[in-house]
Amino acid sequence: MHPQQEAHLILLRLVILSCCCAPALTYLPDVNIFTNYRTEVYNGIPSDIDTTPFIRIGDNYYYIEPMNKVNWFQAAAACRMMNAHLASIEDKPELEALVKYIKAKGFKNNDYFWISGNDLGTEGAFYWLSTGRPMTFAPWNGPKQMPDNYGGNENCVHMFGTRELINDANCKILMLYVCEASDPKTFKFTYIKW
Ligand SMILES: [Ca+2]
Ligand SMILES: [Ca+2]
Repeated sequence: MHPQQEAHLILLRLVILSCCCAPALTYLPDVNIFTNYRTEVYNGIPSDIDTTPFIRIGDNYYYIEPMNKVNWFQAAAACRMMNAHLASIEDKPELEALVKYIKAKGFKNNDYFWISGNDLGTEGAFYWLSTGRPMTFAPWNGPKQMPDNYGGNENCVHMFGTRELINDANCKILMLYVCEASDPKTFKFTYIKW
C-alpha cells in the first residue's frame, strides 16, 4: 500500500476511535462510489480552524457587531448576509456566557444588542425569529415589569451589554446586534483505495 494511503487509513481509524470516545460528535459516514472519496460530517468546527469573525462561546458561534447600529430588521438581514441568524438565547447558561464575553470585551450596559425575539405576529406572544419557537426563557428587565410594550409599539427584543436581562423595544431603534451561526458542520473527505 502506498504510504500516503496507509496514512489516510490510520487517520480514519483514529477518527472513528475518537468518535466512539466522544459521543457528542455526530458521525455520518458516506462513501461516494464514483469518486473513491469517503465523506464524513461532524457537528461543530475543529478548534484549530479560525472562525473569525464568529467566536465560539459554549457550543455556539456568535458574531457580535461592535460598531454599526441598525434597526432590528436591518440586523436580521445583516446576520443572513453572513449565513447566520439574529441570536436566539434559549437558556440561562447561554445568556450568562454571552454577557460575560461581551463584558470582557469592554462593552457598557448602555450598549444594547438586538436578538431574534419578537412579538410582531401577536402582541404579547414572543417568539424567536431564528427558530420559530416561543421564548420560554425570558429574563425581562425590571423594576418596571417588562415586556411593557411602551408606547404601544415595542415588538423587538434586545439584551444589555452587562446585565443578564432582556427588554422589548421599538424595532426601529438603532442598536448593535448579535448573530448566531446555525449549527455549523465540518466535512472531511478521505481518499479510499478499493
Ligand atoms: Ca409588543
Ligand atoms: Ca420595554
